[in-house]
Amino acid sequence: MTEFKKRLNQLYNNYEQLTTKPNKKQESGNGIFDRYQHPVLTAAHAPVFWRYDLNPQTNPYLMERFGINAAFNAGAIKWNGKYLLVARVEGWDRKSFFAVAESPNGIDNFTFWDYPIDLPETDEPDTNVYDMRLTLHEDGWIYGLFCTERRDPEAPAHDQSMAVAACGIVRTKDMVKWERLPDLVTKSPQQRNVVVHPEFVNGKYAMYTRPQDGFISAGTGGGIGFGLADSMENAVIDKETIIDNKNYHTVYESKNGQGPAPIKTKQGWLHLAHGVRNTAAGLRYVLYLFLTDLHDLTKVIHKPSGYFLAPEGEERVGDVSNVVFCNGWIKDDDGTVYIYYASSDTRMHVATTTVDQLLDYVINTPEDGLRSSLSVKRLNSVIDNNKKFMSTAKDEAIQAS
Ligand code: M1P
Repeated sequence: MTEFKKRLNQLYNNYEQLTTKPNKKQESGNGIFDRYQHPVLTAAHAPVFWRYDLNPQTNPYLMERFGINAAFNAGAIKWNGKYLLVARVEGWDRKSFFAVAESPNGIDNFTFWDYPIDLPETDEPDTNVYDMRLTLHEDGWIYGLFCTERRDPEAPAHDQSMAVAACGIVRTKDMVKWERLPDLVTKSPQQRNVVVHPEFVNGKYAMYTRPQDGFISAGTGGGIGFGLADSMENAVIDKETIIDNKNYHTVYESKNGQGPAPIKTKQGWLHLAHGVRNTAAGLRYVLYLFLTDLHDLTKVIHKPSGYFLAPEGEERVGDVSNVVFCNGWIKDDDGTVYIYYASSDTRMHVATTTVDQLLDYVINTPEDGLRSSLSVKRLNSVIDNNKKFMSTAKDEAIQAS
């Protein structure tokens, strides 16, 4: 057997093993959600036929010709009984593009469709596109809102990193053919993390936005905004109301952003968002939850203190370390919720929970007191309430072990 054939067999075997490996719940979750043993999507999930020219004549060394660096920040939707992720796939050239990966059960066996999404451009070509949020809207379309990044036209020649982020919009009815619509227009100089709400509000399209002054720094912006547009074909939001702001000495001190479209529950709209704070080691991204009023979408009615999910173990390391980011979740008819989160701008994971658990968490976890002494007060009351259970719980645990 030639060296070419040997290596090719190895590549296919490795790929097969990876994409058929069962994923199990990690032991001892926190009662709020369960993590899983393995990431669900990585750069290694990119098909062999994307990365290699399989022709021994044109690629005698079996070189990787189209290297994939990462697969992360995926939008998610259940479609024809399958769990689909629209991942941000990033090549060695740093450009990202969108590709659909599907799984029969939502937790393992994710495989990419043969071709990436053919994303049409506007008259102003995108330099880079990323972080698509999918919304199945009551108008019948599936909208994909994403960040389109282009070099800042005001940037001086010596600065090759100044960029402008805007919200690009596509829509589809079959997840295969995508129609590009004009980019969202708002008064903010930069936009990222824009998401369409699944229902009309007063006959208009409602969107969650994240106005910001600079490409990285939120400046005077940085909260989660809410605005209405008359149409998606020419989406213009004149007024953004900040519904969840950044706040001193919290996990969303520097900036925050809406994750996927909120889930409707009997108690309100359940939101998953990311919060960012600065540290000596750089920015730290965590996920948090809040609930808004069923009828007044701008009114936050419950917001637990701190984070819901933070980077742990291997999740903490990657291209941009100490980051978890989520722009896709799926609610099944039985109330199970699949939370697809990326770690450190490198790979995708799943955590599972239920709507009931998330509501219990959101409603019964106290709000941030914003002062250490109030945290201590809260802990004291937990301990006081537990006094009558403590000794029996410990004895029973020892006996059971
Ligand atoms: O690198 C971490 C994240 O940084 C940005 O997030 P935000 O929009 O909140 O600034 C995005 O580029 C996101 O893709 C990335 O994961």
